[in-house]
Amino acid sequence: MDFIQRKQIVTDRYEQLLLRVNTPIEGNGVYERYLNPVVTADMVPLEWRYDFNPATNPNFVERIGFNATLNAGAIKLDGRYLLVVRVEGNDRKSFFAVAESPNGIDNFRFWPRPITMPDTECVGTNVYDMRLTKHEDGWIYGLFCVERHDDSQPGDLSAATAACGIARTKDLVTWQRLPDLKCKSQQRNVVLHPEFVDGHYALYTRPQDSFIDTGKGGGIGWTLIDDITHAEITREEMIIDQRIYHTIKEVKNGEGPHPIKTPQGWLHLAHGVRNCASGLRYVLYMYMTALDEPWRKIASPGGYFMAPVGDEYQGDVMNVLFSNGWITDDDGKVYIYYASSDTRVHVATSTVERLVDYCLRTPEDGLTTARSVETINRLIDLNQGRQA
Ligand code: BGC
Ligand code: BMA
Repeated sequence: MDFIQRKQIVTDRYEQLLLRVNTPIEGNGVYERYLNPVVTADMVPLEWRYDFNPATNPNFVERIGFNATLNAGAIKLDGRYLLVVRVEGNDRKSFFAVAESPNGIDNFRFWPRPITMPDTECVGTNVYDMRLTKHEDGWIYGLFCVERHDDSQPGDLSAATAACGIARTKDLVTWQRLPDLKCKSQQRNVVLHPEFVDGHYALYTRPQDSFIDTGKGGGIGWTLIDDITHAEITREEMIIDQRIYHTIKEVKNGEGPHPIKTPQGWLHLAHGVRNCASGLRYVLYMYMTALDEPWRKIASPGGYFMAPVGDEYQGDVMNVLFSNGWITDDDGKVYIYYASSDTRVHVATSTVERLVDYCLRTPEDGLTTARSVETINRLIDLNQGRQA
């Protein structure tokens, strides 16, 4: 096949993919999944992948390959639904790129170029999983993980460190990089709270003793920061949502996107991890904290909110759902962006009202089989009483 023919086929297929219409799937009533993922590696612009010059690319072959699009931060700006997607090349380096949709559920199209994120003096090897926060100080912040080799272990090529990178922008195009968060522990899941608390910036953290193992790190932390332009954890990281034995968050947990403010409290989405014979299993769960004290838990619905189903199990890192982005519309509709198996981004939709109802009326995890059965029996009793 010649250059012209192949270019035509590739371009047509690409446009069809981008114009594909998405439709909701009726589920458990709490949220709706959608038929198609919203961003996949096939949607990475052709100009980033192909050399369009017939003289240097006579067979119109792909020059730069992309492995995955995953873990996207999300924000609505001027009526546009924007994702800051973690795009991962075949070379295992990931970077950030903005994909825009007119409605939040389909027709996502990448902006012409990936984000050029300035480095600090200490260059990061890889960056990923940005949480976007439109802060009341007027900036849009992106907090993300910066990974580097751990040079204190020269013999171990896989030894790494995870730090929290911080950058801010007004338009998602030009970014001002601030110094990485200074702290004692490793940090991969740091999220900026959207409001000042007692005049301070507030962070959700996830202290870990090492790159993979949480060690003594007990769960999702909370701390106040004096200066975001030289962010340093000097106060205690109070654990606000603990890891617990034999739950979906036994091994690790981490805050997802920043919480949504509702009249009943802050609505949180997080990921929980447990270990099993096939490796780590990542699921999504929710909790709520008090409006005036965002660190005080007021609701903890038991079990997972979303876990992989069907094709979502398959991918680069199997059995993983991960979310670091959601958007709330003025009418209360919520777009939850989640990635499956570190491979592609999906959307699920709900409303603030349904998510609050889920958090406040789902029974808590009783932490033993006996309590779980009691909880089920209580519901059966109520239902039978009503039906009698
Ligand atoms: C990967 C991340 C992963 C982390 C911990 C990193 O090298 O890029 O996706 O979460 O390791 O396993
Ligand atoms: C984590 C995250 C994600 C990823 C997940 C599963 O540690 O930070 O980047 O989705 O592992 O591989």
